[in-house]
Amino acid sequence: NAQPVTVTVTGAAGQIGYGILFRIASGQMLGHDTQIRLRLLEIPQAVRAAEGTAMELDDCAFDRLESIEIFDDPVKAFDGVNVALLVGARPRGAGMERADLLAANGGIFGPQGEAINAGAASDVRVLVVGNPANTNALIAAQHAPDVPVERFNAMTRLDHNRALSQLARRGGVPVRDVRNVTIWGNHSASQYPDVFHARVGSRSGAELAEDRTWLTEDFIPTVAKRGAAIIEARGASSAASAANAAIEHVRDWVRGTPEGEWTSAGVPSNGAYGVPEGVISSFPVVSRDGEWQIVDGLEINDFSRERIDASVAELFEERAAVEKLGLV
Ligand code: NAX
Repeated sequence: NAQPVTVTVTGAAGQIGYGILFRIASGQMLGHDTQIRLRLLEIPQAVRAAEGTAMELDDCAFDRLESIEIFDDPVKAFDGVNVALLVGARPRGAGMERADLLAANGGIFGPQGEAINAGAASDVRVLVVGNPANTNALIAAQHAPDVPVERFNAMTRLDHNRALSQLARRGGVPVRDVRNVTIWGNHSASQYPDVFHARVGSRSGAELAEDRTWLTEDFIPTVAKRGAAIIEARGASSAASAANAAIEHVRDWVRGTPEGEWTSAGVPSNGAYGVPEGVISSFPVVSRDGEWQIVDGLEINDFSRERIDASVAELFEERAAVEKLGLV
């Protein structure tokens, strides 16, 4: 690949930033034949810490890393960007209402969307990791009217990977023998991890799902509440696994998903599976020629329908809240 790729990571001095930058720079995201120009975006108070991470990146002497630049201005950080990883977000503080959280994040993702609109490369791809990821992605997309909306994704790959791993354990097979799980809806506790179309070794997910107690009391809550369980155990939120998921999301988006397998991503709804247009919702997707396609023709049973609808309803509630705030 002759052209270097410009990758901007926001929240670069944070936990996920610390996990992801080294993997990007080592070629794990875009392939070992691609030269990377890294741009780190931080708030002014964290620029010094980002400089420390950049020093460590220097000290890795990655031969694919062409340059590292650090910014506190989104307009500069996104100028010419090909891949934007929007990781930095405003966490929910004690006593913070949802509207306050959405407003604080609107103040971040609105201007970042505008900066992407103004300066990004024509092939820009944007992955939003910072929570509430789906709605932050929607806000950014709405502030970037010249960028095709499909280029804005929200990350549900970590939820997807969590589901794969839980199913492998349940089926007593290695994780590589599990495929075609789907995360539907919002990256939140309302998400619906769907096993009905999965393969788990020689068994079908539908067969495992016959044990409804396991499905409803073990599998679904374990996947949906895994983030909280990690915080409880580690004393800090998922970082390396989130970085890994973002690497895999972008890798598959750019380079394609394996034949016969799908993954999950938050992409703009197009009416498929009864999810109305207007939100960024997680779907089963394959990537071909650098674009996601929603897998079609899956049969959705009543059990799944109810749960997909509930999570999508939450996305529309978040949308209504940010509309009220004038953010979309
Ligand atoms: P940290 O608090 O460690 O780091 C966040 C960084 O973002 C900080 O360095 C902060 O200075 C920076 N930041 C804040 N506002 C910024 C702005 N306007 N521009 C640039 N940088 C800014 O959080 P970390 O653990 O790295 O998590 C980052 C985000 O990922 C959080 O919103 C978190 O909720 C979200 N997550 C999303 C996941 C997903 O699956 N979609 C899973 C992991 C993670 O919880």
